[in-house]
Amino acid sequence: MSFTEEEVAIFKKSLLEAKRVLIVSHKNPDGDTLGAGLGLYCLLRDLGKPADLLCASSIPEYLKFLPFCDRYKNNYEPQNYDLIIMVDIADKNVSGLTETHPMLWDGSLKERVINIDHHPANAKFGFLNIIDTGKASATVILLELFEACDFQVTADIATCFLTGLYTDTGSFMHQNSTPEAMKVAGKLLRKGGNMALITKHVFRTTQVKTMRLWGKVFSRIKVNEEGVAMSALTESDYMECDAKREDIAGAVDYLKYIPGVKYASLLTEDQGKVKGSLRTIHDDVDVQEVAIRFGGGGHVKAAGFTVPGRLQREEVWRVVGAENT
Ligand SMILES: [Mn+2]
Repeated sequence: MSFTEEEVAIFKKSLLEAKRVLIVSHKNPDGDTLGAGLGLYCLLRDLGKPADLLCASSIPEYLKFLPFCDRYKNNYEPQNYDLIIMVDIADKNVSGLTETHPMLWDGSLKERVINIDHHPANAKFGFLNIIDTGKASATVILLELFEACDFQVTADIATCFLTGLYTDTGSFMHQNSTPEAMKVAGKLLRKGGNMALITKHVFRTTQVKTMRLWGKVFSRIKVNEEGVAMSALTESDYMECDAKREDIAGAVDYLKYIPGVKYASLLTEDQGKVKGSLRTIHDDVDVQEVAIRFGGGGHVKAAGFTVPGRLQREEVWRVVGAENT
């Protein structure tokens, strides 16, 4: 369990007694922060509680199937709410709300904030902090909380929570797809979670522009003698494909799985800078170390750097004489 009986009692009482609830998701939202926020929103609707949804960024196309996601706005005033629930937010920086909503972070509203998260470095900014780093997604914690409170998990709520679990486990491909995570997925399916809908939108809906951009990345892959798979994208590639930077997310992960490759490196131009994304699947390779050499950072298996400059294509040609053919 992610929480004590006392914490459940406080959570339940806070929701039932609240007059207006503000739900907060993090910037550049993913399936977990939106699934958690919207699952809560559905519950509060069912309980007849007025609630609003706050997020600094717009909702990505692939998550627009989530119920009520069009209700997210970036300009609610937190002081007008007697309960604020933040989901999947480790600290103020990932919220994207430090400048627009400083009152959320200066401690003045702390006694109204419930913080539900599964990130290791959570800043515990609420009066109630339910943090469990052992859970695959924030929505798993919320499901447990709903059950402990005897709140009804409808089919809509199940779809929202399943989306969080599905996306945070990389469609059940990451290491956090534990027996427990699969058990929770089964439970959500039984409650009416719509897996086919999630799969279709999250995984099987790729725009032509994205495919063209990925095609450029894949057609340029070179594996050097050190076993590094490299590819690159220039500003003009994005323009030719009518694509945005966000359309390339995930492509580098295909490179790291190439048999025999130590790690993958994708270089992309971005307004006078070059960004490097480094990924590996190997336990004995540390891409963070490589990123640090270029002034970047990250994690052992996923890291990145940004350097000023642009990309220049370099091809090596060799003349082969008749005797070699
Ligand atoms: Mn998450």
